[in-house]
Amino acid sequence: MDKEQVAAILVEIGTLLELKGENPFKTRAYINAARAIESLTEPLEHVVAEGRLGQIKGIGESIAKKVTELVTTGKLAYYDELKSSIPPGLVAMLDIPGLGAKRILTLHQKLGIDSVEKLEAACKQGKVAELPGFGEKLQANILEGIQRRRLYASRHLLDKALGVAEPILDSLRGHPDVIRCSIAGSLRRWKETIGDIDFLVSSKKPTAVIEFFTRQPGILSVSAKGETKASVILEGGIQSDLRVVSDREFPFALAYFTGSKEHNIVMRQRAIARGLRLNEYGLFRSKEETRDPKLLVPCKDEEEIFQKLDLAYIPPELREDHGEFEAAEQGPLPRLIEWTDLKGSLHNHSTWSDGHQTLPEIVQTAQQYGMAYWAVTDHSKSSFQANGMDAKRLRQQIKEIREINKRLADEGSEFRLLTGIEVDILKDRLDFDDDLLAELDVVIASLHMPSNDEAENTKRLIRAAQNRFVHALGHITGRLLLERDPYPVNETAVIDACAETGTWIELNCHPQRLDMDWRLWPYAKRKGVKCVIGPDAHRATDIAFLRLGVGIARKGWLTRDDVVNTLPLEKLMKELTRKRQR
Ligand code: DGT
Ligand code: CA
Ligand code: CA
Ligand code: ZN
Repeated sequence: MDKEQVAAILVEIGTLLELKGENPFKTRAYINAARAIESLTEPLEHVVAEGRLGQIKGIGESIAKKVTELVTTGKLAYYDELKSSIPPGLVAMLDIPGLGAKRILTLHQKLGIDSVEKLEAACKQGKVAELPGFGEKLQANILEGIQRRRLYASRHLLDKALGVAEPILDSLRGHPDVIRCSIAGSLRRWKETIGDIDFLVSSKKPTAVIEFFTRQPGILSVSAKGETKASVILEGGIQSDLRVVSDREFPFALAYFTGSKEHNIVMRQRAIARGLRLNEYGLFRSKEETRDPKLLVPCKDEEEIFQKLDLAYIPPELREDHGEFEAAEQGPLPRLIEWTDLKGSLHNHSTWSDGHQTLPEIVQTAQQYGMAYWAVTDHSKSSFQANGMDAKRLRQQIKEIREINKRLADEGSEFRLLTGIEVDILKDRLDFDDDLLAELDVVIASLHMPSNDEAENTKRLIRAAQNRFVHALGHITGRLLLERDPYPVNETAVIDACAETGTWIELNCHPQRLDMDWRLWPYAKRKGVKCVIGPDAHRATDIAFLRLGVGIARKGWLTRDDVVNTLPLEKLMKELTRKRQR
């Protein structure tokens, strides 16, 4: 860890302590220590190794110990504990203009505000203005800050970023001076949210390519334009960088700018361990940092770079330093699921609840997309805001589905609608009795009205999993990306319960959900829990969400065999009876 990183952590500790209401003296000590470390003129590792930290003015004994831990282990237990002891909502409020740690602490203590959402509500109710030292003007500023922050949020949904990036990539690909081109960065890794979009091109005429790029439709403004780089603002306020390199450099630049940073660090270390140097310009036979072409180990593509570092090819989705190196040392990685593997969907809505398409319309679009089946899982009665169905309407819907299926069979079509429900998980039971659930092909159980208590939510989900008529748990954390945090829930306990009961877990691929999170799938997979990718479709075009779901499933290391809706209809129907027969 370098001195900038150490200093940044010390400053953060100071702020966090302030948020906790610690005495200002203690807070200052961390800020002072950060300054002292930033202005060091020799490498921090040397100072630490020689035990000279304590001699530096501004660094006391206790901070010196912490810095030593950080520099030698890359971690700091005290910092991790401190972070987890503070509601993340308080930290998020620091981004709002006009709010420092002191004011946030007041808001927390006086009004119980621990999230930006609660702060916004309190401002709208005029409660913030009444606090001592706040007033109407500050309240208005805070509210405006929150709204602007949302509008120009520094991160963007994957779906939105793909939507603006792919046409530009296509356009670049068609330019005569472009040799190779790719999206890089978090978008190529299919992260659920994207900071900025990175494009990489190889060309012999970089200026021509840059000219072309900056004149693409959908570019709001050009923030920088150089000989080999350009930065622009795209539709929706998304920042985007283009880099142009020589074709020889392309594989190295692509690997570097795809990241993640954490993944790159390990790649670099592997190179060093083999007497080589890896950077964005190449892989070099050198013990020092270099970009000397005479020392280059040529690689025609990324695959060869991995090979030279004794690794099987690692797909971009897995480059997060989450176990990909251990796996790629052993041999080829598992063949990840692909979008064409999906045969249908088990979580969808229609005009019977809050969807926008009638059943016949759904049949038409699903068939157009080459699907073999489509389950209709509308909301149950407790979701009255979503026009949830009671038992009577559900039975009518089942009847309509049977009629449609009969017509399809008569026409010789193999496509089928499946009957189903997205049943609400209530406080102590499901929204429908077992005998009604037993009539349905597909039962997804979702927690739409969670409590604030982790144990309570976990218990409700586990109880739903224990019901033998429930096939899958829907969107188990309830998060809405960039809008609403997950409700508190012990995901691993829920996964364990699903493993025990043979319940599937949904990967809800609505762009704002992508829930369950990709980070948890490897654990679920180890436990033998199957995934079902559900678009939660409310209109025809939502079928496209399945592609996002597959990207996230890949990021979670899932193969075709791990995902239930890759099965053809007949096999799926068999799987749907398995739990009920237990
Ligand atoms: P984002 O844009 O925040 O969603 O995430 P990324 O991963 O796209 O990050 P970005 O755009 O800042 O940089 C693109 C890639 O470039 C990143 O994934 C890894 C590489 N990179 C950037 N800065 C560094 C660095 O300081 N060290 C290393 N090792 N790699 C870096
Ligand atoms: Ca990026
Ligand atoms: Ca970038
Ligand atoms: Zn739902």
